[in-house]
Amino acid sequence: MVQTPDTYEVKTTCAYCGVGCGIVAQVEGGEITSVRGDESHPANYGRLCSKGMSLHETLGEENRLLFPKIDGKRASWDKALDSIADKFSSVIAEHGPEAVAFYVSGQCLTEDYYVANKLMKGYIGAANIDTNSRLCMSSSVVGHKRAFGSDTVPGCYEDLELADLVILVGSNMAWCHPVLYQRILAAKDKRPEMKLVVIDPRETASCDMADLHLPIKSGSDVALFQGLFKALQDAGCVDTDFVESHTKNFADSVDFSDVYTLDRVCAETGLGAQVLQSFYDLVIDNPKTVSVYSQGVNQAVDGADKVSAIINTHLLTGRIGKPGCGPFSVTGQPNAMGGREVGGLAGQLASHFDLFRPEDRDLVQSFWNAPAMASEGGLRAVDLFEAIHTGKVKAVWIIATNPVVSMPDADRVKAALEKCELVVVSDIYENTDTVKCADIVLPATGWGEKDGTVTNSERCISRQRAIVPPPGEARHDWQAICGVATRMGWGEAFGFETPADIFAEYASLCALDNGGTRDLDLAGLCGLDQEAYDGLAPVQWPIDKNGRSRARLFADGQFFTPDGKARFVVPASKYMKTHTEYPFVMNTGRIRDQWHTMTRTGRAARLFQHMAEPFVDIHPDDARVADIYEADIVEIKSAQGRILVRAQLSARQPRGTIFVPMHWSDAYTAKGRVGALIVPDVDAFSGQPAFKSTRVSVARYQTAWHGFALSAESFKADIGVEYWARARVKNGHQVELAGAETCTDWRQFAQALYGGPCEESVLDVLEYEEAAQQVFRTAYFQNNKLVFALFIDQYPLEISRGWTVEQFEKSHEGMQRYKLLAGRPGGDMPDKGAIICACLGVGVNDICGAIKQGADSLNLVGKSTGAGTNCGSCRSDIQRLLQGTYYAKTG
Ligand SMILES: Nc1nc2c(c(=O)[nH]1)N[C@H]1C(S)=C(S)[C@@H](COP(=O)(O)OP(=O)(O)OC[C@H]3O[C@@H](n4cnc5c(=O)[nH]c(N)nc54)[C@H](O)[C@@H]3O)O[C@H]1N2
Ligand SMILES: Nc1nc2c(c(=O)[nH]1)N[C@H]1C(S)=C(S)[C@@H](COP(=O)(O)OP(=O)(O)OC[C@H]3O[C@@H](n4cnc5c(=O)[nH]c(N)nc54)[C@H](O)[C@@H]3O)O[C@H]1N2
Ligand code: SF4
Ligand SMILES: [Mo]
Repeated sequence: MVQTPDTYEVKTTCAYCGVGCGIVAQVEGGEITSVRGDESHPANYGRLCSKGMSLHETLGEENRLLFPKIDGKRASWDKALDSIADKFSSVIAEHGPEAVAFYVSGQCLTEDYYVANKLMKGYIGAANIDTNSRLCMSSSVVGHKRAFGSDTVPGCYEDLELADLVILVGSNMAWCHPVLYQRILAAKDKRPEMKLVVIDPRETASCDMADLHLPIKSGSDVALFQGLFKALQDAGCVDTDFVESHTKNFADSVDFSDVYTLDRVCAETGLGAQVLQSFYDLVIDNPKTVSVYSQGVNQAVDGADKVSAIINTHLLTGRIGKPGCGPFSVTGQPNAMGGREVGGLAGQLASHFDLFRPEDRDLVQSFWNAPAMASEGGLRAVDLFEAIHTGKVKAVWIIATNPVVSMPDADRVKAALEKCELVVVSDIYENTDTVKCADIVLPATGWGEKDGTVTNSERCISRQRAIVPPPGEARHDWQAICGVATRMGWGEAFGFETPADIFAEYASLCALDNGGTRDLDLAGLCGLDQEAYDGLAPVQWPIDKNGRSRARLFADGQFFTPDGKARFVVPASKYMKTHTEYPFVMNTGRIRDQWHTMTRTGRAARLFQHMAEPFVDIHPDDARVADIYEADIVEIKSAQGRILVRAQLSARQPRGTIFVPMHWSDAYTAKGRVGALIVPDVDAFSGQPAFKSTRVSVARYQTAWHGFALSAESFKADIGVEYWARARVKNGHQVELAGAETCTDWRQFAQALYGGPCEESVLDVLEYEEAAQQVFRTAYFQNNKLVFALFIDQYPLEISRGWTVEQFEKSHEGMQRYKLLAGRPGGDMPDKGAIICACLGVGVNDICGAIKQGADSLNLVGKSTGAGTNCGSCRSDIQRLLQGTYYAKTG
């Protein structure tokens, strides 16, 4: 591309998952007009997934916070920062430093995160700063520290390509780390003998390309890996030299695993002996094994023990630190790793110093010149919000996270914030569920505007670069934090002028007194000036003073425990309580095209094409017993609350369990915020909530009618019926509706939903009604353009959403308009069907058509329709269409 002052490219990093893909953003006339993968970035070498590809579509000022607010009214930055500093200072003076707290996020940049930690742990003098990484990575952190003496991810992405066997444990990588998954598939294409195993109770998209899927019972991973430990031992796979020279506690682990015979493991995991043995055989036969794990492991009452059970098998076999093998915890958020580096969790200290070691605390204290060092761990997320509820914590500052949606027992979290004396929220949007609970709101800069560094799953530090100016009065999070610190009297320690200044201090702290004693060494990045920081290319830590970085750690058998030896850890946690009145185990997690609470991805129409509503996956047999049919509205209840979501029958969901996505908030649906159901049980060691195993009941919600509406303008905030779920579509908005009471005046309902003036001088209105059947259809046109449509039926509506949405783009004249009320194209016109490939907008009918015409492979489908040729995230869906198993989900 020609670089001119008006049209140029900037390299930056994706703001979503922990793969940390490099992005090239194209800027034209001061706006980011498109993005593509950075061919030179070692995480993605040019690839991007559907979310990364749509980053520029989520920008724009709609719903952006543009200035600070106090009690809902616009305020100056000075006034807002003064108020925060005054209240924090007075609470501390009266109740002590433990009465205030920060709750931050793996989506903060390292620089933001560093100053927040410095302020809380070195200046306020308590460790009440926790992060949403508590909900995400904390079991892995415990597992790493117990085994290695440090929070270290030993391997790198290349190991996934060099491995002969990749095991995905509790990871739906095809949807959650798509680019990494594509790298595995590409390696498997080149070396078909390479094997992929998926361990997940559900048959996920990641299973579609796998050689073996182990549908274990929810929560039975420890038994599975203890059994594997024993099987490896029995097969003579113990690396005796490694175990003797470089580990401790082997004997204890052997004793513990001894009881895990094949029979017992089958009983605990629900797997058949044959499938279990074939898994063991694969691991026995493949020294080059990588075990990748994620939230199916971390988010459990025994999450830390699951991690230890996995790591134990790698220590036993010495399969660690070498190319193509190792345990590999993949991080979720773009800077989950960076947060752990700067001590984001309530039990950590910056730069991998140990909060619980007096020598470490002293070193950091003198480096910071800190007046009041925290000397014990602070409150962990679940306890933190409980302490807000009980009034122990009186002021909290929430930055870059949406706990009213993402925390367990989320209604209680909301109630806690409503009671709290001071809630400060820094966000980029005004319409998040948490911003609504704030006393003071600070407008933050978002992706494309903020400047700093992030660290991905393989310890690679990359720059996120400021490309466009912040809108309104939005400021960087680090500026807000330093502004408050200065007003609390610590201006000298927080007088940073740029992110480069902060990074320089952080890098020196990492290098301080290091000499190889701490894994996190940034010696080679000390003293970067502004220019060097601006130009920083992606680099993996540790980096020695000569600038050499290491892709793998522990190859030399040296760990960061006091004696340098790794530890086998015997699992010790207690297991799940069963609440018998709630017969189902509810599993929650992610879908391919949405990010967490949808504040960002919910702005891109393209990302709703794959799935546009909160849903529950339920096995058809369970559904039959509960009298639930496809597309019914389902009421799910737990001891904590109740939600309403759409039924999706799927034989890929194990019986007795359901799956609900985590993404829908009160901003997007009437009652689909699943966090409100999650029982706040946590792992005893890590404090990480068990998001994957809440006990619930499931019942059909009795509806009198179902509806679907489209509008060129956005719908009002509260739609006012029992069930609604809104989504953005190309050129407008849609909402799915359902109600329990019959309606007598649909025309009035339509007008209220439309919200604008309905005079006939402005609008042409078409209408069709069969009142007795609760059938109603209406469409409003203005100058031959569709502006609003509503479809009502007694049953779930079988109209083509994709086709109706396309009608926004068309001109509608005369009798042609009546066709719209049918809600689907006439026989002479093609209907794409549900969109499978979000990048190129290819529907299920297009793909089936191509298959009928003879396209019998992924490549041929790609050639004829384009589907799957861009980011590749939909390739597993296409594979299922090819295998004829796509529609098997309903039977
Ligand atoms: N599209 C998308 N991608 C994302 C995100 C997003 O919001 N959207 N978020 C990012 C973040 S922060 C994170 S943490 C990662 C999470 O990435 P993942 O961990 O891959 O995602 P989840 O869907 O939370 O859960 C993974 C799987 O764990 C399985 N599971 C449940 N219980 C058990 C069990 O007892 N044992 C085993 N073995 N498996 C179990 C679930 O069925 C689920 O398929 O994704 C990141 N990437
Ligand atoms: N049921 C269930 N719940 C879960 C999980 C699950 O699997 N199941 N997973 C858990 C996990 S692993 C995670 S990581 C969490 C994620 O949960 P959250 O962190 O709550 O989710 P996000 O939607 O990413 O929230 C980020 C917020 O920060 C704002 N934001 C974005 N960029 C910036 C910025 O630069 N500055 C500021 N100040 N704000 C910004 C966004 O608008 C948004 O409101 O959810 C957890 N909750
Ligand atoms: S895999 Fe997708 S979401 Fe994750 S960093 Fe890469 S482009 Fe972004
Ligand atoms: Mo996460």
